[in-house]
Amino acid sequence: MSDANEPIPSFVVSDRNLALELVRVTEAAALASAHWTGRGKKNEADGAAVEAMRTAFDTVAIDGTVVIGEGEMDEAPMLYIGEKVGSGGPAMDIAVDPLEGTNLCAKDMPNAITVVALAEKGNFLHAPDVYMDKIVVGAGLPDGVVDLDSSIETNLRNLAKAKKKAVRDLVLCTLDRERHEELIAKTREAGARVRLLTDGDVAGAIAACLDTSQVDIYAGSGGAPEGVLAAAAVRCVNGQMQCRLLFEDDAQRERAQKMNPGKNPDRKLGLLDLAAGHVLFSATGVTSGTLLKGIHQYPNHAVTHSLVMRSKSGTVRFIEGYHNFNTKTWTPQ
Ligand code: VTB
Repeated sequence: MSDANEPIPSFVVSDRNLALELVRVTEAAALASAHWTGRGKKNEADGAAVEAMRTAFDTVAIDGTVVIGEGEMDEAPMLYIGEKVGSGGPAMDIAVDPLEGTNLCAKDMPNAITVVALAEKGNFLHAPDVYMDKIVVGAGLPDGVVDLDSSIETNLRNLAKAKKKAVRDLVLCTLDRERHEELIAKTREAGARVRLLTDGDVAGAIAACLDTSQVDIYAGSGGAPEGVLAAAAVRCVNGQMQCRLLFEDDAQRERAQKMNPGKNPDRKLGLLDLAAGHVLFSATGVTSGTLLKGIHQYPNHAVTHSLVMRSKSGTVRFIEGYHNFNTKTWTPQ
């Protein structure tokens, strides 16, 4: 894996343009899945997002390989791990979650987004589909202000001190799951607030890095692939993140070991273990949430809201797209 300070490879010269290409990819997936918003059909919503994302990638000038995708080749027809995407160009690794929050979309609940991240080849952790313990805080804080291996009480105390706030003014975000009962109880006992998500911990992790969301820390376990996508976003905004893969059995551990030869699968992972080098990140809202507004549908057009970021410049762009169905070469329906 490369280091953030290594010389800039040639693709970076064009990565400004690539950032815009990536928005097209997440916009296409969001427009397609939005057709299924509130219809109670999460697989159809996901399928539409996957297909639209796959098609949109055809016009992106990269030699891309999916490393975080919809699953193995035999279980996913499109965007499977190892699949080649793009029309040719620099060798890049791609992480996708075509519809992060399939349930949120199916039930028309907040925070469903479409997500893509891109890195130079070899810079994303090859994460198996297991749980991952995660802790995230935003930029401008002392290195190691929170630690995955410290108690939540200690982390909240140190974070409050660094932010010159009281612990009671902190907001911790986590997934609303039984496995987080103790984390939630201890956070509240320490005096802080807890914001619970029904799904969508990529958006939750990013929220911890953006002042506008009023979230100070993201903690808890969620999907490992989602952890890699979140890490790409956290890199772009200079936040801090630590993780550890969680295994339910030896078979899962062996699989992680196989995917990352020579590495201890139980080790604590830093941000650069998850997403190193220069990375690009794009997300588009499907349903409105704290991070992004969702798709706004009108008879002949739709409006998309996207977030695009590059780690190299650290620029965060919110892009509003107006899509005219009379002139587009495809429609999501
Ligand atoms: C999270 C979340 C996803 O899965 O990773 C979560 O980001 C973890 O799994 O949106 P559990 O649902 O088993 O807790 C999702 O909620 C769904 O993929």
